[in-house]
Amino acid sequence: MNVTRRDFLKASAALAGALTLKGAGLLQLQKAMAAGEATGVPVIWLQGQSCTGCSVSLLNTIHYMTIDNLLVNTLDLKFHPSVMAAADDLAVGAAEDAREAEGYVLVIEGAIPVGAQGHYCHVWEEQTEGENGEPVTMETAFKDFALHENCICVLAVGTCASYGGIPAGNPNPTIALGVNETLSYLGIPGKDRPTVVNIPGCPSHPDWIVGTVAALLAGNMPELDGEGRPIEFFGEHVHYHCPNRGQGAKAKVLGDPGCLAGLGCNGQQTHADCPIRQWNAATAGGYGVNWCVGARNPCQGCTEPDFPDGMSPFYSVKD
Ligand code: FSX
Ligand code: SF4
Repeated sequence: MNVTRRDFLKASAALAGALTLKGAGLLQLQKAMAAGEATGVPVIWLQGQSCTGCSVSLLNTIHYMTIDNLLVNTLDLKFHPSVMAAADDLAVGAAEDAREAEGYVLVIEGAIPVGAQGHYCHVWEEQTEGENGEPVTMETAFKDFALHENCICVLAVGTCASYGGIPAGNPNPTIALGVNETLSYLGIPGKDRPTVVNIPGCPSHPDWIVGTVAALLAGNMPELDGEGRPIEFFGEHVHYHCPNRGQGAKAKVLGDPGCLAGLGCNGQQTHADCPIRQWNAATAGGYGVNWCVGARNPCQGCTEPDFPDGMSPFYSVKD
């Protein structure tokens, strides 16, 4: 699937209506694209507390489109801490210029720590005439970019950005929060909040990220569940499509054949299409080659808001 600039322009009006996106940013973007000044949807990707696994996962995209197609034809990636070539003031300047210039989609990867008066997790330093200045924290960067009038919507990619994830695991010393929790912590009223779509998973599957972006660009706001996740990908329990379901045999120790329910499997309370979609697809339009339970590992519940604490212990033996 290749979403062209024309497709995007055609879809933009519908997108604005369906999403109640911030009009100013979207109109600016439409104008820039119509004038040929922009070739793709500007994306600013900020990373807080995470292992970068979600970025790595996205680089494996192939089902809907390959990463080169995504980055060259569809998105205009203005800032990404791992993928962009620029560094230092050039990189930070690119993010700030993009924010001021036109409408953009903000991707948040990783949790946002608000402990210690927001002093954890420095994402860059203020740039003053080429000199490095005060550190800018993830909390400050989030406020500057998510609450800016040009921000069209926020995609919370991965469980850390969606709900806090592993950085928020007990005892959560940095008070790591997901995007919506951070907006609540900051006291931002609903009317002033950007549209937020959660795309959890530790890591998030590339199809969940690219499929959501493609739906948005086609003018379709994905239907979200009560946890802010697109129902298309997170509408059913892992257990529902698991080939071990109803087979009778129950594994007693890791390595046994059969259902892993007695070894800590969280498939019955975890929403994701992993059994069908699977991971590491090799062809466009194709599905992946394996998934956690397929590799004989109990589902760890990584797409749920209470992961990891509520899904622990990951491995257990029950009689
Ligand atoms: Fe979190 Fe993504 Fe887990 Fe890692 O960055 S969802 S720790 S796989 O990579 O944010
Ligand atoms: Fe359900 Fe897990 Fe058993 Fe599969 S292995 S049937 S997901 S409990």
